[in-house]
Amino acid sequence: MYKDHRITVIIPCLNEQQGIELILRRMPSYVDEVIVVDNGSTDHTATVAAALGAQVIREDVRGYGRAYKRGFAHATGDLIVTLDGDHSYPVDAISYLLEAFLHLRVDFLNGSRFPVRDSRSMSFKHKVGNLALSLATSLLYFRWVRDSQSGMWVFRRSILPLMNLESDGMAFSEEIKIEALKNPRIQFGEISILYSSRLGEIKLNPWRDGFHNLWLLIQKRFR
Ligand SMILES: Nc1nc2c(ncn2[C@@H]2O[C@H](COP(=O)(O)OP(=O)(O)O)[C@@H](O)[C@H]2O)c(=O)[nH]1
Ligand SMILES: [Mg+2]
Repeated sequence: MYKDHRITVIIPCLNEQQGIELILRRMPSYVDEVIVVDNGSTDHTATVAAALGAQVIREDVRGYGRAYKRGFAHATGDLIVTLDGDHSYPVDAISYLLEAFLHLRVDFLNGSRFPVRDSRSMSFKHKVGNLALSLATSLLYFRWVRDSQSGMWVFRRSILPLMNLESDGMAFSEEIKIEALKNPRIQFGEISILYSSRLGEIKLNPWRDGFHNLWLLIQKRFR
C-alpha cells in the first residue's frame, strides 16, 4: 500500500531474465502485487520472476499490447504502474511517480524519457523516431506530449473501462496515452524520469514499429 492505495506493477516480458531479476530485487516493499506477463520466453524469465515473488501470467498470443491487456485483467490494485522488463526504466522512481501522481491529482501520469540524460540509453535514430512520433501526437491531438512512446505510466485502474484499447503490438503504448488524453473524464499528466540502457536484446523493430505507430495515430485521429 502506498498512502492507502493498493499498488499493482505490471511488466511485459519476452526473454528478459537479466532485467527482470534486477527489477524485482529493487521492487519497493509497498508494492502489493507484481504481475509479469510472459509470452513464452525461451530463457529463464518466468522461473526467475516467480522465484522473486512476481505473479507470472502466460499470454499465448505474442505482442506488447496483448501482454498488457492480459495483465490489466488480472490486476487488483487501485493504481497500476507499468515498466519494461529490460531494466531501462527506473524502478527506484516508482515512489517519485506515485507521489507526483497523487500531488498533481491526475488519473494517468506518463513518465517521459526526455530530456535524455544518459546519451547511451537511446540511439540517435531512436531519439529522432520517438520525438517525431511525440510531435505527431501533439499536433494531431492538440495536446503537448513529450514522450508518446514511453513504457512507464501510473494510472487509476478505474479508468480502464473508459478507454478503447485495440492495439496488440508496440503501438499500445501510444494508444493508451491517446485514449487518456482525449477523454475529458481522464486527467493526463507527464513528468520526466531517468532512462538508462536496456539489458538483453531489444524487441522493437524501429522502422516497422515506427511507421505502424504513426499510421495508428492518424487512423485514430480521423476515424
Ligand atoms: N509479454 C511480451 N512482452 C513483450 C513482447 N514484445 C516486447 N515485450 C516486452 O515489452 C518491453 C518493451 O520492449 P523493448 O524491446 O524494450 O522495446 P523498447 O523499449 O520500445 O525499445 C520489454 O520488457 C519486452 O520484453 C511480447 O510480444 N510479449
Ligand atoms: Mg525497453
